[in-house]
Amino acid sequence: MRTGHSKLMALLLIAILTLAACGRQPTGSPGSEYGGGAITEPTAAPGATQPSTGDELQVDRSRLSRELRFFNWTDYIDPSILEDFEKEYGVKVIVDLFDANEDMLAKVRAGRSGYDIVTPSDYAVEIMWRDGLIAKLDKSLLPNLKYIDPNLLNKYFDPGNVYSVPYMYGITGIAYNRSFFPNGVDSWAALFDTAQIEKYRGQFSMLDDERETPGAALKFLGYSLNETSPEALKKVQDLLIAQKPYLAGYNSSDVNRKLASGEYIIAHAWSGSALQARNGLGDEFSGNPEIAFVIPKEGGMIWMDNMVILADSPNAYTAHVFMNFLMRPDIAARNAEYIGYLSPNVEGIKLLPQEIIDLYNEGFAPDDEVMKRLEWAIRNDQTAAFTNLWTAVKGE
Ligand code: SPD
Repeated sequence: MRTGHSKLMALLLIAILTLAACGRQPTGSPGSEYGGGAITEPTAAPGATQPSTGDELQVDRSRLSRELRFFNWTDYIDPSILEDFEKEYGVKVIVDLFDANEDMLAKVRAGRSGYDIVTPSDYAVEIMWRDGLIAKLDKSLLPNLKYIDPNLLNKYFDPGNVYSVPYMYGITGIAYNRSFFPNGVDSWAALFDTAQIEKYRGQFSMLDDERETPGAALKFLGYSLNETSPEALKKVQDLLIAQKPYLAGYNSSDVNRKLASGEYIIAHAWSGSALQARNGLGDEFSGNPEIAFVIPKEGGMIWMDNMVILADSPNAYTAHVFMNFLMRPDIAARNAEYIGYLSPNVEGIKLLPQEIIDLYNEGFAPDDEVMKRLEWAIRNDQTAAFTNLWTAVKGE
């Protein structure tokens, strides 16, 4: 690790330990009745047939498929990593994109999606294993799991990481353009108070997400973002409906680009998307140095997206090899640097450039003070209420 990283790392460590301490107990344990698909038989091998050493995994190339289908969030992987994987293993990774856990779940639930690997967030992992949508992992094929921060393993949504391994994590707050907010932003009121938002009507967005946007409204109103009482949800619904005429739209797909271009001056945003707006994203678009990110004083969401293999994945062996590749520290670091989210890879974090560490310290990653104001979204028998609420708000 470079000199000067120690403060950030100490903060991250404290934060992660706090998170671990705050982790909810599981509401049930994954048992054999859930998922647990076996590793599928290989299709014809491309190229070499001799086993070779890669990522400390003895990869049996004769078991590799020619293609792998990866269902991932938008702007959530450095494309050069896919090229490198293809160069190294002869496997072409085909990526399809989603912008909400619920959209991904609907597609996977329909069956025969053809996808091998998907990246659900925490609460969605639990939905997936409970509903038998994902396979148990073969940890013998994932030696690079040793690089993942143990404090980010064994979380409430997948005790023992039977089904999932961390991909990236992040926080949800407000991204804003400092030239329009020279005094900064510190409250969700900047997105909900009609006296404020009428000044920038049509120039801001909320995430198009049934947990994130009601969650932000709940926080503004002083509740937990997991609150499901009818009284609280009625207030949330009224607040969101009152906000709607002022919005440019609900947007989870290109908030980064619209903040960077100046089309939005403020937005409900994921930390990495905000960092992309600030720094740009590879050759795709340039960044805007005026973009800042804050977790409001009322609090925000922390979340982690995870790699899982679908129960009906046609290429589960190759999927493990790809997951293991993404957990290689140099690959994890390149990916985190490119997409701006937080890597759970302890060795990978040490390889990040100072420029990224400085942005983390500027607010694009939580310090221990911010961490106290963050909350995970959970799934329980009541949280289906968010689907009804969101349908009502969007249909209004
Ligand atoms: N563009 C990538 C966005 C990833 C966000 N995933 C987390 C959502 C948590 N609700």
